[in-house]
Amino acid sequence: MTRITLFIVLGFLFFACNSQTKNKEDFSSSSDLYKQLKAVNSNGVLFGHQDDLAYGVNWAYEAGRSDTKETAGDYPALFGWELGGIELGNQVNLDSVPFDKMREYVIKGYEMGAVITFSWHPFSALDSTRSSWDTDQSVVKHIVPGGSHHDIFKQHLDKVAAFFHSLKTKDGNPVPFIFRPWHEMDGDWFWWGNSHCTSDEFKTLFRFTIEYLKDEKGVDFLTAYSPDNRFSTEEEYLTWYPGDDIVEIIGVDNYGDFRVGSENIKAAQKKLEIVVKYARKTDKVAAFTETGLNRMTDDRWFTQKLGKSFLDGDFASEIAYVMLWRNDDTTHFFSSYPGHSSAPDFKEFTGHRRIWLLNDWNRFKEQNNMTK
Ligand code: BMA
Repeated sequence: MTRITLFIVLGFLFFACNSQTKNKEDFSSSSDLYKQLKAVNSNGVLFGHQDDLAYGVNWAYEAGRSDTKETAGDYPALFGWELGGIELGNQVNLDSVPFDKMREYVIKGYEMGAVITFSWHPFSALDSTRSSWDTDQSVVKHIVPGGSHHDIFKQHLDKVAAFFHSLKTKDGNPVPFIFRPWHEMDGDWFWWGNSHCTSDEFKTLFRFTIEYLKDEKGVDFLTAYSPDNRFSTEEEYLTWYPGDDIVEIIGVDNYGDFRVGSENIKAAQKKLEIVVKYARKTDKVAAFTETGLNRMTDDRWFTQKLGKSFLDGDFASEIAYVMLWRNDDTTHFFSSYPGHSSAPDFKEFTGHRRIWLLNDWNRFKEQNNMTK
């Protein structure tokens, strides 16, 4: 080979490798989502709602319906969905949402421009009759690598991966999404909670889950870390943190500080600030990943409590989104719905220029030349 040919070949290889790396970046749907969420910064806060398109108070599975839209005038900018039951091969999730319908709603929501996020409350790999809330056994140490039920747990993850892989648009493009497993680990109500495993066991479980889904199964997503509200310093917040290399969304769930009777909005704001400051420091996205008030017993909750916890703060308003839990029926609902006495306040809250429903979010992306 002459020297010139060698240069040409090396040059070609150099460009080929480079463009391959670049293409991978460019075509990763989750990296686009990440860029969009990073851009939100202090411009606004996306409003999200769990199961919003599937059902609400007094209705279920009626195309186009949404408690958020029917109360506030527009769909949420973020939709949350729940995977519990998928690991057993069930056709419906633990809240009776058929996975086939969920897939349709996820794809539709994405095509409308909304952000998609998944929670997962799996049954135990030690005993499939035991739910996430059944804390009798030490599940975590038995399902991590080396544990007696690790292989069964991997089969559970295979089912999760298969569902994730099925989330594709008509053109075959994967739907980008956020995955938020093993949340509220600082509480003790789930089998992965604070008093049921050590923080090292927890971190191993978290890391294995993400690495297995991404590296072994080739699923592309953003990962959220979301303790509940039992922390008051950054150090406490990070007790179970699996590492900057596998987390993109720095989150918090918080119902406790908003509960009528024992509410502490200042404390909630302080926790959001811890989250935002850590996200700033690590160049990640901060989010208020779950909240709400069951039965919405305070008619001014949205503007006077929820809004005050982040809109008024110095840093807290840098969260990219806030997601309200599901509206199941008149005994179990965490947001508002048409005709409820909190509806006017909900409309006022969602009408705030920095609270974004779907159209606001789509407008922002358009103005910033971002893909839908
Ligand atoms: C809980 C409740 C349950 C539900 C579970 C998983 O907070 O809403 O009714 O089964 O979440 O979605």
